[in-house]
Amino acid sequence: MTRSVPPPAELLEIAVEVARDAAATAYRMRAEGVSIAATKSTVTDVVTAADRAVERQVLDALAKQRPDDAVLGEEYGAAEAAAAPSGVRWIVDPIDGTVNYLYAIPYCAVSLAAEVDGEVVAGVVRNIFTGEEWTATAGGGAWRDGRRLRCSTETDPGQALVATGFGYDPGRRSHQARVIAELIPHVRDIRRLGAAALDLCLAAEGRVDAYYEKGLAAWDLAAGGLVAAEAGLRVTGLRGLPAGPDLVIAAPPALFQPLHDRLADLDASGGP
Ligand code: LIP
Repeated sequence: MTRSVPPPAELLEIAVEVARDAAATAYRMRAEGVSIAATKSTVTDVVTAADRAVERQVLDALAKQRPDDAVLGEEYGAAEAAAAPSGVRWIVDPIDGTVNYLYAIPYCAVSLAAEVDGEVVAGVVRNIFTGEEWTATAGGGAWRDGRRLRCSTETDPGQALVATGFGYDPGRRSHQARVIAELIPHVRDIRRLGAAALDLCLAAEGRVDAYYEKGLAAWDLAAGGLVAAEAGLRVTGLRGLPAGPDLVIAAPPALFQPLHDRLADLDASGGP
């Protein structure tokens, strides 16, 4: 197998085409009626037939266009070889915000990113209901529907609107609730909207000032994290660690340190 790594703009074109078709399928299946097909980590961690069908559609579309790439997806895992002979690995969340999707709340998205040698270089997040589409390439900026995005310029943590989310495990949720109880007096307000990829995109355009969450998987973070970083947010973990399952903080430079320090003091990356 020979290495075949197109430029990020070409990878983004593929991602956008595949994500648009996937979002159309998700929207059609939602209109036809969906139900819970299975549960995963807990009884509230649900998967629908649409999650599986959409990811299968993405896998098939990528296999047709880029047969030597690897793919990591929420529902089928590393469906292809973990190491990508071509040097490109795709990371897909077929429906981020599955509970919102199940309840027909218009805040859920197809998230698809391309990773080269471990670095995400292109990503798209498309809201299944509204068609809002965020894209980014490494070094190429973040965009929504053709408009270049810049993050919030808020400098006062007490005026910051902060998005976050909760895991499915009851023990983790209790710890996260304790963190939020201590945080909320020190910020403008909290928003728990239910889809990490979209939360990161809202932060990219200042529709929330910052975002943090413990427990994100690679598919929750990959595309939205690139959009946020390309819009000027710092996207990291705690104490110099990279963003990952322990914690993701996405904040503008002026807010990052005070939010980081308060989350560190509150042990936001701790708990079950
Ligand atoms: C969701 C995340 C969200 C989190 C939810 C859930 P899913 O992903 O995007 O940030 O708070 O609990 O994990 O499960 O809908 O793909």
